[in-house]
Amino acid sequence: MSNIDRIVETEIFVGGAARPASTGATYELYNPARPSELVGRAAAASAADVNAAVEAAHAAFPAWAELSFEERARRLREVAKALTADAEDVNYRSRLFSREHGKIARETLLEMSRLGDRFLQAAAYGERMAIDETMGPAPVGPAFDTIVTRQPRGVAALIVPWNWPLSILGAKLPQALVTGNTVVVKPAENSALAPMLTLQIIARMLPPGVVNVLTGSSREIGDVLTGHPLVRKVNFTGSVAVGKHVMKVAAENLTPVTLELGGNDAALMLEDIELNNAVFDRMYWGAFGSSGQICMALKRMYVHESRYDEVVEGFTAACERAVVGDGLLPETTMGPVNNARQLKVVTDMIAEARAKGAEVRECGQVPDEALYSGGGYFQKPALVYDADPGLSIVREEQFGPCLPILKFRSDDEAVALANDSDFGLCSSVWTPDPERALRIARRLEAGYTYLNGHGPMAQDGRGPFGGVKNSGIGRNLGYDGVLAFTEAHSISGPGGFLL
Ligand code: TXE
Repeated sequence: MSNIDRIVETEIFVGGAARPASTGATYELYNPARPSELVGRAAAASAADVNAAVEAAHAAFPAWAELSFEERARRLREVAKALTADAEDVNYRSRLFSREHGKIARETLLEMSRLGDRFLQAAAYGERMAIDETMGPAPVGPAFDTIVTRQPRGVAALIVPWNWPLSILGAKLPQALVTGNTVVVKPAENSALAPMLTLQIIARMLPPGVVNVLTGSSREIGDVLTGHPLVRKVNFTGSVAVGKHVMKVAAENLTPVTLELGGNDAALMLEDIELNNAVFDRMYWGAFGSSGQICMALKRMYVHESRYDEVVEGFTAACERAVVGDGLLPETTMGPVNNARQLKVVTDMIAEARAKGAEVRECGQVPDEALYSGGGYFQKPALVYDADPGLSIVREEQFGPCLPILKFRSDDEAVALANDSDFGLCSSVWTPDPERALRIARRLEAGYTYLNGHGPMAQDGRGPFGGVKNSGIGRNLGYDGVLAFTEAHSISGPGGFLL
């Protein structure tokens, strides 16, 4: 093991300084590719640490809220620069992230750079808010002078899952900060080391208490945080079950929530779809980027029956090009699944499909068989052809490297099948005809519809992001995602008094 891969120990970050948890407790994180390899230890925060973090954020709030939007935007731009200023450190954190998470190197690097990009985007929205505030409401109605200010809410609790912690934080942290909130961030237990080191870069550049970060068991600290009376906004990304629980706990204090929960995204391949290797590769990354562990991944593929064989052939070939193995190796395109529980969800779905007679093909190349079968959480991309709509691989979110492919006969049927889901996060329509694409997209029950692509690589970060039905409440990203961290405050006087 080289020095760059030494065992890391991270602390919590409260009120401007890193320190151990109040109990001194830590927990261990292991490499999903080699589950006996210890990667590091993270501090296990206690309820007392939650109180300290929330109180630090509360104390820092008035001064931070008082700064102008422009001043906070300026600080966010400085943070964005600092996040990628030290190439060696970026490389170190990316590697660490691959080892604790399983992600391939190109994804960990993307996470590092995307976070900075989102700070820049939020800074621009902050400046837009400053302008909007002085514009007042539309110039109709009685003669009042009215300014609509956007007040920050106060302390925001930001909770992120293990799959893309930094990108997901990029959709809530800079937006919370630019609008004048202070925050307590809680990364997931099993994706904590590189996120903590990255968050500390941010926290150290801002006044003490503006950004606080807690790692540890959600059982110990989750409800204490979301139910804390000084927390004025909860922004959660994670599972449906925990999202519903968080909403109940937050309801005690009428704390507003934004919930970004699971997805079971349908992709509709229309009969006029144009097919070539680049399109098949886009389908592959839409479905199997991050080993399929992405909320907005392509999770149900519906193909017009007249093009089914062609799509299956080309897409299977793209999946066969996958190189499954250690995420640290440059040739790897698919790392392990993040944890044993998630792997079991996926392998159970595949086993159920097989048991019910479906044709299943496990694709991809495995250069290191010993590693693949050595106890790591590996699964090659598995395709279930002509899947029965009742299979759990169709009904449930897989969140891993398996995918059902199904047929449809008409646009109406495709829309009905796509909408026949408890989820409504994203979807996609694949056709060269823009009018037809739009017509169908408007009928899909989803917060985001991609055209001729799917997933993070097809997403415009200026669009608000979130879901309908079980996929959640509210929006992150875009201007809506910034406004969600504020409450409107109207200030009126007689005409001519203010403006
Ligand atoms: O989610 P959890 P996990 C789905 C996906 C995955 C499953 C479980 O199917 O297999 O959810 O993933 C924190 N109060 N998605 O375990 O448990 C927890 O510590 C406050 C889909 O990651 O919901 C972590 O930081 N916080 C989804 C975060 O909540 C609590 C993305 C998410 O944990 C808490 C992630 C509590 N009581 C998972 N309990 C998507 N589609 O984007 C837990 N947490």
